[in-house]
Parts: sequence; C-alpha cells; structure tokens
Amino acid sequence: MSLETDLLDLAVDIACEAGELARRRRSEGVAIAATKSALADIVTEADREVEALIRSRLSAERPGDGFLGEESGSAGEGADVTWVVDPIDGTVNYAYGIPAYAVSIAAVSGVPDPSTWTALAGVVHAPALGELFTAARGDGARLGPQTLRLTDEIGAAGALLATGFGYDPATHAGDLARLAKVMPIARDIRRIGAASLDISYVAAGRLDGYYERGLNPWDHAAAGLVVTEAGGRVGGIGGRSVSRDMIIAAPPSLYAAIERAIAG
Ligand code: LIP
Repeated sequence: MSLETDLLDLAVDIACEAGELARRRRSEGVAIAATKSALADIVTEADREVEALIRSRLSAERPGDGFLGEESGSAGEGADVTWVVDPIDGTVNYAYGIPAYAVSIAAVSGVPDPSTWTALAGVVHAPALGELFTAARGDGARLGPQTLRLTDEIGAAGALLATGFGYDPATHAGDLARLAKVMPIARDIRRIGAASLDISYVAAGRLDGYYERGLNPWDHAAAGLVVTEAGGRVGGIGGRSVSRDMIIAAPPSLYAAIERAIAG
C-alpha cells in the first residue's frame, strides 16, 4: 500500500457513506437553505449536512490534515495533505431531482491551489446512478473495478463535448460566444450540470472532451486526477493551470484543438 492508495481507500469509504446520506435526503425532499453568488446558485440543507459528515469523518481519521469544502470553507493551512470536497456537485440537478449529482472528495499535497497542488487521490461518487470513479496518483483510474484508459482519436463527425454556464447571468453572453467558437470542432454538446461527472465521463470515454469557465477547486479536484490517471490532460489555456478562468479536460490532441478554438 502507498499513501495515495491509503488516502483513496478512506475517500471511497467516506464518499459511499456521504452518497447514501445525500440519496436518502433527496428521497425525503430537498430544502433550499440559501442562495450564494447569484439567485441560481443555491445550497441545500443536504449540501451542508453531507459536508459536515465528510468533514467529521476526515477529522476523526486524519486529524492533522487540512480541509477545503464548498460549504464550510478551509481549515488546517500548512498541512501536508488537504482534502478538497464538494459534498453535492450538481446541486441544482439534485434540487430538481435529476440524478446527475456526485460527492467529490480529493486529497492533495501542498497548498490547496490547483496551480500548485499535487493531487494524490480522488473519488467521484454518483449515488443515484450507482457509479464510483476513483484514482490514486500513479495507480491509474477506475470506474468501479474497470480500469479507464483514454484514446487520442476523435471520429470524423467531430468531438462530443460538454461544458457549463455560470450562475451569474452576466457571464452567459461570454459563455455563449465561447460555445460558438468551439462548435465547429464538435459533433454535439452536452450540458450535464455536474462538472465532476463531466470530467469523469471524459476519462470513461462517454465524452470526448470538456471545458468550462468559472469552476471552483472542489468541482474538479477529484475528477481531474481521474482524467490524468486515465491518460488525459487537464489544464487551462496557453500552458496555464486550471483556474476559474478555464478548465479543459481531454485527450492531448483534442485538448489542443479545444484550446485553439477558445483562444481563436
Ligand atoms: C456546478 C458545476 C457545474 C457548473 C455550475 C456549478 P455546484 O457546481 O458542477 O458544472 O456549470 O455552474 O458550478 O454548484 O453544483 O457544486
């Protein structure tokens, strides 16, 4: 066993417990607890309860680690290992009863900043869909027991791409202009509504590629490792790392094509 696989085993155990709680709360009915950055940016009581469960389990099992969560913020700065957590990614899907939502838990070393961290382990668990994407650094990526490995070939019809749009209506014109730039290389577009699943689907070959502006670290920390461990590339534009400015996840050749289309 390695540190990475030990961290992954813990993340999987916690993600499964957290996913069951999220699924149970969904079946009992969802209460919107508040809005955040915009009217459309909601948080449910379940988001808060699931993150509290994850944080409590991690604190009990690894008290010296840091934490960065979508709902409860950060703690433990300077720790060797920091957990980057989105308790329910795809919150709007979750609130509407659309099953495309996931518990996303990643362990990273160094400052929990996508431009500098080293992702060590990641799990993306979609409880309503019964799927578990996992990756440990240097140990590959899996969907359940199945090893994931990307090919760098895109069909003549073009790439099946996914993206998303920000909660702030003021960003929609730019997002749509960017989509118009990318459409010439796409056979079609999907908007699934949960970045962690979008990115994991690239690793599984369900999508050829994904890009989005405006993501937070917890949206992509786990799924980004799933893609890189499956042989894909995750980053920004012009050699920059992932940031709120842009994330692209794709096999290397398509990554370059998406980058050219967006930058063009
Ligand atoms: C969501 C992402 C989605 C993006 C949304 C939002 P949340 O995360 O998964 O891809 O388009 O704007 O950021 O808010 O459900 O955790």
